Amino acid sequence: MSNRTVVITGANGEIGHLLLETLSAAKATIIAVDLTPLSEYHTSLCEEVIVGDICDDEVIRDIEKYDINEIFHLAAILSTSGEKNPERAHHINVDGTMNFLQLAYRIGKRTGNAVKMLFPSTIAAYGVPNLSIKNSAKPAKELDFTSPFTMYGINKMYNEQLGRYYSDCYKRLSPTKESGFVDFRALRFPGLISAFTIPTGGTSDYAPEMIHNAAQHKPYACFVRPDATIPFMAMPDAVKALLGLAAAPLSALTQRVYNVTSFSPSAANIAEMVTSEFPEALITFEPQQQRQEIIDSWPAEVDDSQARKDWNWHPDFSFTATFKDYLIPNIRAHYAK
Ligand code: NAD
Ligand code: AKB
Repeated sequence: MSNRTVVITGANGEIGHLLLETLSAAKATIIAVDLTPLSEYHTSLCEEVIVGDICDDEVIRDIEKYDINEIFHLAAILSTSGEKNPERAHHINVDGTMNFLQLAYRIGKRTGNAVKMLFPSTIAAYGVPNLSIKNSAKPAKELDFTSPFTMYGINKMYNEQLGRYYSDCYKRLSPTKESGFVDFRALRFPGLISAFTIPTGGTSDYAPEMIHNAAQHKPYACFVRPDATIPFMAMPDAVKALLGLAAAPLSALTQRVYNVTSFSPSAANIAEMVTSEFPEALITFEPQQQRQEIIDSWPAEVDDSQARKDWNWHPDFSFTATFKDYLIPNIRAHYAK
């Protein structure tokens, strides 16, 4: 076993796959957890794969035997799926996260080393009151617009607070002062775009759906208006951000939750870029009210200056580079197979 033992929940998801591959290349010992079984290839990168629910005590007991250093807690129900069954979203997103915070605490206490818990929060944690405020607002800082509209956004916002509580407040007032066993760090991700996977259940999905449909010569009806604008990021930058925040010395961090961003195109800008690469692409706009309202409640731009300052964050891929250097070559090769 290497001296870096990590748990990845939601390892079979979009971020999970690239994170698993990257951590495996860095020789980490990986315990993967997901509701769905991993491919043979991804399984081969892991010490153990646990197919199960993050809310299940038996799953937690299985993991607890390891001396874990880091937990990448990715498993969640995303924004559009969350609105279809808000109670289920709450259970998985909040109770599941509590389970892993408590697990981190117990392992940290047993080993005497704080367990780092890396948590992908989201721009859905923001709630911009209306479109005219959205259109005139400055890039949102972490403490702006703190009343999210969706169950998913509310769950993420609350989990950010739970993580801070387990790191900085839990049992701090007890005579034994048993604090310091959890080191929670969160990133508020924008919409993510992968060349290899098509997302399901999110609301930022229109960007990757547009691209992947064009690459497969399929028409695509975009579910938001052409002017809809939120921040996005290429998947390799998302994994770079998670690993960058994990590697930062605690003493350099001035907060436990950081914005990270890359570019903020409108849906029309994305359609233009896609059409310039795939001239035969047939993209139409057929806004769906609920998903449009969700996008309208997320900021057009976020301010990630604190992440840049504290742990030297910067994305490698601009809007143009995301398409020219990452998406287009990989997507063409992927669908040519
Ligand atoms: P995804 O939907 O591709 O992956 C989530 C994985 O979690 C899936 O493989 C799913 O099977 C698993 N899962 C769901 N419920 C589970 C449960 N109860 N027990 C065990 N596994 C369960 O999502 P993703 O895009 O990889 O996102 C990962 C994390 O990043 C999520 O927490 C999400 O909120 C966050 N995030 C994603 C984006 C994005 O655009 N992809 C943006 C911001 C934040
Ligand atoms: C979603 O759309 O729900 C996610 C996110 C931005 O958190 N992709």
